[in-house]
This record gives sequence, C-alpha cells and structure tokens, in this order.
Amino acid sequence: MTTPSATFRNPVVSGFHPDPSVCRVGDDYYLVCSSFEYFPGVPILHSRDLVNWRQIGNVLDRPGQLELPPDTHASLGIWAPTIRHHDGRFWMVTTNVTLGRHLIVTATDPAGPWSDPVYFDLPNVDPSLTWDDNGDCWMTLSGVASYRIDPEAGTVLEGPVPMWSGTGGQYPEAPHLYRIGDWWYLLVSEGGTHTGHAVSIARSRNIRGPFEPGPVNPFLTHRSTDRRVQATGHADLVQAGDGSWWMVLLGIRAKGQWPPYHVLGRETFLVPVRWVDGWPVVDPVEEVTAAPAGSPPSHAAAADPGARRDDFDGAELAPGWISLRHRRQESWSLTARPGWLTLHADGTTLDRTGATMVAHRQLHHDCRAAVRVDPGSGRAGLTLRMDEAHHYDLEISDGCVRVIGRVGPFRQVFGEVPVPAGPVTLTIATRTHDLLPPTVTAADQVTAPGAPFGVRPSACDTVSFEVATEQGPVVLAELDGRYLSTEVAAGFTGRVFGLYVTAGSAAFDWFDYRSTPVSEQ
Ligand code: 6LW
Repeated sequence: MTTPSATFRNPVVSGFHPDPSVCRVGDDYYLVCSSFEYFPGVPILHSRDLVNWRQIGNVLDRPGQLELPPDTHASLGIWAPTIRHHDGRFWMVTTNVTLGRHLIVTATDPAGPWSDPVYFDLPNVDPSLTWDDNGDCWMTLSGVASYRIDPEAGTVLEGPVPMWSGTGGQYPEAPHLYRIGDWWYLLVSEGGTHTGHAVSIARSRNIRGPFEPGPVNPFLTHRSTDRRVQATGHADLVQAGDGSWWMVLLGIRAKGQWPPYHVLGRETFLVPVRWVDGWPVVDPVEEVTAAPAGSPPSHAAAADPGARRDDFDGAELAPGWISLRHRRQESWSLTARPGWLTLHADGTTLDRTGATMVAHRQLHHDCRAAVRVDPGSGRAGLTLRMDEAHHYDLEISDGCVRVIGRVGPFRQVFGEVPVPAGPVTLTIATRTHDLLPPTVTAADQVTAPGAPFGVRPSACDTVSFEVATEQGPVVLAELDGRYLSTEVAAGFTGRVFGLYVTAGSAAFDWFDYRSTPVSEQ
C-alpha cells in the first residue's frame, strides 16, 4: 500500500544519468541513459510510477555488443540511447562515438539478454527510432534528418529526409518523432547541453514534413534564469496508462559561489506535460514537483533511502557497478576469496583509459563512500573520479595510506599515514557549499569558525579522506571539490567512486555508500 502524494522529488534518477529515453509497456516504464567510456553500457531502469526507478540491467553487457577501443577517453564511447517497444520487442538504438557508428539491439525481456548489434554508418548522433503507419522504420538523427531503414538488415532505404532544426539554437539534437492522433510531432533539443539548453517542438501531418513549429518555442528552457535546476533539455515524451503525458529530460544541479560548479554530471528529471491547443506545455523543472491528482507519481512509494551497500556475497556484480572500457574476466572475481571482490591490476593506472576499477556513481551532493580493502602486497584504493586527468585517490601501498590528487597536469600527495598489514577501512566524504546568500561576503566565510582549512568559499564542495586506524579515524586531507567538476574537467559524465587496483591484486570486503543530510555531518 503506497501513500498518495501530491508532489515528487526531482531528479528522479540522480547522479550521472544523462540523455534519458523512456517507453511504457502496460504498467511498466523503462528508461535508458548514456554510459560513455564505461562498461557495461546503457543502464536500463524500471519503474511503475515514473518516479521510483530501479536498475534492472545494462543493455550492452557483452564485449561483442560494446567495443570500446583503447583510445576511448572519458566522455567518448556510448552517447544518447533511445528505447522503444514495437511489435513485441524492445528496441534500443545508440551511437558508439569512438567507432563512429550507430547500433540497434533488441530484446523481448528488457532485463536482457539483448541481441548482437546491427550497425548503421550514418552521420551525426542521438539516433531515435519510430515506425510509420505502413510499418516502416525511421531513424532520426541530430541535425535534424530522418532515414527510412531496415533495422534488421542494417540498410538505409531512403534519406536523408531533412526535418526541422529547431529555432536556430546551436546543436539541434536529441530528436524524437511521435505519432499522436493525426500528427507527427518532432521533439528537438537545442542550445547545447549546458545552461543554454532548450526543448522545442514542431508537427506535421506527414512523417516527411514539412514541419510547423509550435506557437511557443522553446517550450522548456532554464537559460538565463536563477533556477536551481539548470541545463534542462534532451527530452523524451511518454504517455502513462491513465492518458496523462510526461517528459523525462536531463538537468544539472550546480553548487558553490559564482560561477557555480556541478559535480554529479547531468541527471534525469521528470515533468508533467499538458496539451494546450494541440501543443505540449510544461512548467519549469523544480526539485519538488507537483504531480496531477491521480497520475502515476501521485501513487509513488517512499523516496530513495539514500543508502547502498554491497557485501560482495552474490555470484554476479550488481548492474550499477561500472568499469573502464571493459571488464576482462581475468581482472576480477567474486569467488577467489568468497564474500570479497578481488581485483587484479592490468598494468594501467588511473591516469590511463583502462585501469582495473569497479565504480559506483556519486548519487548525492552530500555523501560518504567507504570500503574495507585488503591490498595484499599490491597498490589499491578508493578513488573519486571524473576522468583520467581529474581524480582524488585514497590509496594504500607499502604499508601506508596516502591521499593523491591528480588535476590536469598536476599530481600531489596531500597526506599519509602508516597502517598495519591486512584490511583497512577507507572513506571519502563530500560536503557541499551552496550559493552564499547575498548578505554573506566571501571574506566572512573565510574567517568563519569551522571553515574547512584550505577550502575557499567558492568551492562547490569539500572532499575529505579518512582512514580507520587503531587510534580511531584519521582525516588525512580535505580538498576543494571544484577540480572534480564538469566546469574544470569538461565532458559529459559525472563523479564516480571507484574501487581500484593498479599493482598486484587486492580484495574488497564491502562497499558502503550513503547520503549524509547536513544534520548528520
Ligand atoms: C548527446 C547530446 C547531448 O549526444 O549530450 O544533452 C550529448 N545532449 O544530445 C552527449 O551526452
């Protein structure tokens, strides 16, 4: 029995989950997101109410489906999937930008297995699929243009057919075509996937156009506003079983002084859609969003508890764990030491594209992630990672735990403490600083009691590194989190906590992640 609620919390999928695409089958909703350089690729989530999502697998979970060559640096790889259900099957189309190819896979069970890919060598990104009244399949791509294709044979039958490219903003992208009544609606994002982001709409009686723009375009944008959620765009529409309409989209939540920084990457948000004179209308995206009475989210169950723990007791790694480019069979084991995750180094480091790492997205701004690790005679630890050139590592080797910061060309050790041989508990915690109220000056903050040493007030968050010793917990360092933000590192992803080994083998007993509301810090 769930409690009726008039509001729900956004983002509905927090942490680095960008470019959402959604479809409904009966009472079930399925959502996919981009996965870039990580393996497995394209997380797929399930929901019954559009608000509470649980990851049920990854669409691309075999090496034969997901080829990420060694030059797959951060933010390359898999971009912007679309999921649809047609003719008794789920269809997922995406672009592997490292290969420069689009690929389609299908499944009858969305939890998998998914088929081997059918490839298409067409320009641009953000492929979407739809089927016309004759049953013909169309792939629409950024730009915006459509191609009539044979999705099973991997052949193009017609096109490019130019569609409509938005209102003139940069990067017309994330196009989706929908058959609604007698119309073909074309949803397009434009303005680039940052604070200029916007969503626009056009429609035509004919799938080949011409398309007539809606009366108010963009019909959603937060550009040039001081709203807490920014960069809203890359949207997909879905109709609920009760007839109500919804839109999923990406947005960012930035923190800190001016200019703000965002560290969780682009997250997935949900907004109700109403139709006015045949055109979709949405309100701005809020962290607390009103749900129309009787609609699916108003039946939503309790919100995310904020805690995740993995004792590595299962036979498989849970679907939320992601690795860099690949997860070679010989690089990990849950059976070598039962109840522990054993990782073997493969000669690379965290500064390269393929180190042995099993990572969990940072899902909340204020959180702590802890691991118990036995490094053996190797070099292992817990990292907070944006990309190869932006990561803070809490690392154990040679009987010492060290904090190592790598930011661009700089690398520095910030603190170290000796530890006895055997398992050690390592914790990385983040504590945010919101935009200061206008009456508080930066100088006040610097001198305020309790201001963390070395962290400037414009930081979006403070990252602290703790090791459990016989004398109790020791905080080895507190670092400014801005250097692990998208504004510094660039790219399309967000932070992850990674369990890693870069020399020898190490075993991890458990991983414990929890959000830390301000009152608990
Ligand atoms: C994606 C583009 C975008 O292909 O970001 O938000 C790109 N929009 O549509 C990568 O995620």
